[in-house]
Amino acid sequence: MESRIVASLDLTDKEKLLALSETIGKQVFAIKINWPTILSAGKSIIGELSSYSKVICDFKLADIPNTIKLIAKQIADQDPYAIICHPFVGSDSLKELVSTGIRTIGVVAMSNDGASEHLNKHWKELLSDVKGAGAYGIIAAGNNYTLLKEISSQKEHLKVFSPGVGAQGGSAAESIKNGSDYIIVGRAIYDSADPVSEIKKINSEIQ
Ligand code: BMP
Repeated sequence: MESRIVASLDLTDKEKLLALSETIGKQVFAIKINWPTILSAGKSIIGELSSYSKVICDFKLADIPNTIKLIAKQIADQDPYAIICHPFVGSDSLKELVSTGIRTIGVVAMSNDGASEHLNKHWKELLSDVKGAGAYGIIAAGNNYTLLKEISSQKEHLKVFSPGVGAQGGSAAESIKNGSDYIIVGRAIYDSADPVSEIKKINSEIQ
């Protein structure tokens, strides 16, 4: 059975990142990288990691369509599996990203406490825009089960990716039970003394 774990390898030590990716790449659905990794290792790290796993670029793009297009062009030759953006900037930017052909994942609800102040209150509009743009998936926090369940019930064709599991308090099993297709796990994997066992433990917890 295919793993439903996305390993969020927010590492800035390139050697460690490549070694860990080689070890766990085939045991997870994908590897997600964020700005700390891109800024330390450069964009070529996307292509390098692609030989071990699918790579999701967590750029949380939030800009005008032209800038989004310019950024997407910069990584098009690196074989990214998907890219994460913020749909709150509007459907024009979202559609521009989708039109580049890179699978687009829109942030609908975040896992940090402060997300309840503004962003998470607007999940319905954000979800509707992401659906309308023909995107591939959404980010919906895996440590807020009530919200996750509600969002997932309206996801239609979209894949639900849920961060907030492990270090931020969410449970993998509860997250999947409440509608996640994939859980995003960072520190609980890369800070573990035995990442392989940790992944096995999460995989069996999910099943
Ligand atoms: P960790 O499991 O170590 O908390 O890492 C979670 C990862 O998911 C980080 O890369 C973070 O930027 C990202 N993330 C998150 O934690 N909450 C969200 O709502 C959206 C995210 O992309």
